[in-house]
Amino acid sequence: MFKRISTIGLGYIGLPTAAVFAKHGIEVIGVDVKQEAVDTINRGEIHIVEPGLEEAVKNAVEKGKLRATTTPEDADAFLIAVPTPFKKTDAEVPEPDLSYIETASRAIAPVLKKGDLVVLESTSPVGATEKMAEWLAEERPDLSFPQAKGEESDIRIAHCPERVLPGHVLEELISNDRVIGGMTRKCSELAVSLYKTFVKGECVITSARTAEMAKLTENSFRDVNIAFANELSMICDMLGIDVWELISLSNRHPRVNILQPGPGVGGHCIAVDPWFIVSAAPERSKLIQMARVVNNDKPEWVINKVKLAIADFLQKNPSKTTKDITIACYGLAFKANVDDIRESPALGIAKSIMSFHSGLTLLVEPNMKGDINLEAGITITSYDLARKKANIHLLLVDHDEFKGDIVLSEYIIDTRGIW
Ligand code: SAJ
Repeated sequence: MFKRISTIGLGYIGLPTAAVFAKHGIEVIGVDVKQEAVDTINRGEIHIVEPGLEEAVKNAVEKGKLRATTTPEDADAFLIAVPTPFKKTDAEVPEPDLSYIETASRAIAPVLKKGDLVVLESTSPVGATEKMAEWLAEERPDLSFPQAKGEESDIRIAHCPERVLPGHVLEELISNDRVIGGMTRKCSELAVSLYKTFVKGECVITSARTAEMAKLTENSFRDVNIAFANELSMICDMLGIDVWELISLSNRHPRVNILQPGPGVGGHCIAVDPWFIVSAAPERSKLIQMARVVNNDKPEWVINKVKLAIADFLQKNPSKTTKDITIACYGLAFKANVDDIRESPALGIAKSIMSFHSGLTLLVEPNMKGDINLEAGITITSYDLARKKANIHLLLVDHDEFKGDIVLSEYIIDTRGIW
């Protein structure tokens, strides 16, 4: 039924999805606004880091099953996987920015034909799929859409949120259950038949709005749980209790499953998506909002710990000044074993230390190759050198590399509980 599909947005979700469809014999046209990404993919290479992806893309391109372009082309199904950030304003509750979805919808509208399926995969606020349908209808008054014609519509529309974990995308794309929220029953059924091409998990049908809320709920659940762990970590610090031991003891209860504290919550999903719920119902989402505040405030608490360690060091070493103190920050990525520094609390903390600390600050990030410059003035030091040289050791990310020869020192601030 689906001979040719098109993925709009060739990033962390769109590109792996395109590669997996191509691997299952479907011709895939990948569309992206970035010419450089398009050229890279057409050479059989990739512009993002994800285990197994390079090989999957190379195979798909070599077999002629995957081709990238900046201009949408005719296809039987379109999967929109573009970013949904929030608007950069000073508002207390950030507003979702749907401009990428709008641009993508208007761009594919001219090539739509009767019988086509359009799926929104981007994590979206409730109502975004209906908005997408309106933008498409505005561009194509000659076609009918579910909001006007229901089951008789020419175009089928569904929301099927991506739920894959960065670092495990290729396995999770296949094994995870999918929530499929069609604007009508037939829309859902058509979307299920598309995903069943490769999904081994169950494809569960619901409404578009419920599917949107389900995705936001999953990430908010995780955010609230991590905020609880972060709050516990600060309480335990005051009470002289090891929070990791505490959580592991509590988790032995059959109905308790607390996540792990850290230096804050990063990445482009969990730190963003809860705001989509809060902005839709600010008065009724006090807990979700408070979790964001707790997690956003955690880096400041960590920075304060560093300041206290500096003060203590100076008190015990009266002949030294702050200039003599070397601080090492271990890990810059937003989580373990990835190289992604987007919205990384670790990077934010490291930069803040560099801005106030007059001595040397060493940054260790084993997932960034060589001695590359992240930004002007930021260079990477090796783990061994930092371990030997630093007076104060701040562990920010639980990368595997830090778990072998651990740091032993009087001045350790371990935000992940691995030392
Ligand atoms: N973190 C903690 N403690 C924990 C777990 C995570 O502090 O116990 C921190 C991490 O260090 C990181 C942040 O939370 O800074 C987010 O990491 P993550 O591994 O929880 O999640 P992401 O952002 O990589 O991916 C999430 C996943 N959502 C859920 O697990 C509910 C993924 O399945 C989604 O597809 C993805 O968001 C997304 O795209 O929305």
